[in-house]
Amino acid sequence: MANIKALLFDLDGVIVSTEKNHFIAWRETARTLGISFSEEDNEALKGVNRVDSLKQILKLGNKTVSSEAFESLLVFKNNIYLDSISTLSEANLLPGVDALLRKAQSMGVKIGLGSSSKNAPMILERLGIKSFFDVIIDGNGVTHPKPHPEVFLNGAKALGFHPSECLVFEDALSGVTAAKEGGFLSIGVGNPLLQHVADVYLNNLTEFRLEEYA
Ligand code: B16
Ligand code: MG
Repeated sequence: MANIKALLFDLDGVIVSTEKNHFIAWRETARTLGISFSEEDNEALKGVNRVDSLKQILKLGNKTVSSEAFESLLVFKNNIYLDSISTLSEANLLPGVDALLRKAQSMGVKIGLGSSSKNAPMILERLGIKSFFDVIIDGNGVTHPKPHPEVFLNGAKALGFHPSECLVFEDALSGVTAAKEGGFLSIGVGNPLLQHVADVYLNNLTEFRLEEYA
């Protein structure tokens, strides 16, 4: 397989692992509503944006809240999450990320981010890798969240490539679905649930050989 011109990365679970931080913050938020929220429940929220995550938690607890309370809960959760990642640094990069970014840059392969997280630019900054990205599409810039392909389609468009010329790296079912719907080749990373869903599966990015695609 050749002719790949750009790599589009999901953030959480591919570049850095703050899923546990999201989980703890949501569990704390759910607790204030009297809803119990398990790690298994959290699996379904991977890659799902903040608003839709809260909607799913309320559904789980069979609860409804006013729109004001809904907004406050979003802020409450995000504050817990932000506190918990305040010490994030390069040391938190997942295996193979730094080497792949360097390799792509040296081969002239473009690099994009396609994340549901509204905190994505700040997280990339803290990880010391923001300057590698030619385009950053995050939760602030999409109308339709994953599993809709918009986040990746916008990334490909901004880079000037057709989806067939880009690879998407994802750790979540919602993200792999988004990639496939958009016509991208999907690379599932670090989530065994994706083994038979993504086009290619890797335990982590050290296993990826860019020379085989670009
Ligand atoms: P925020 P990704 C997603 O990031 C996370 O997987 C998901 O758990 C989180 O709820 C979502 O971002 C929104 O994040 O609250 O920071 O805007 O995997 O799409 O990079
Ligand atoms: Mg993810």
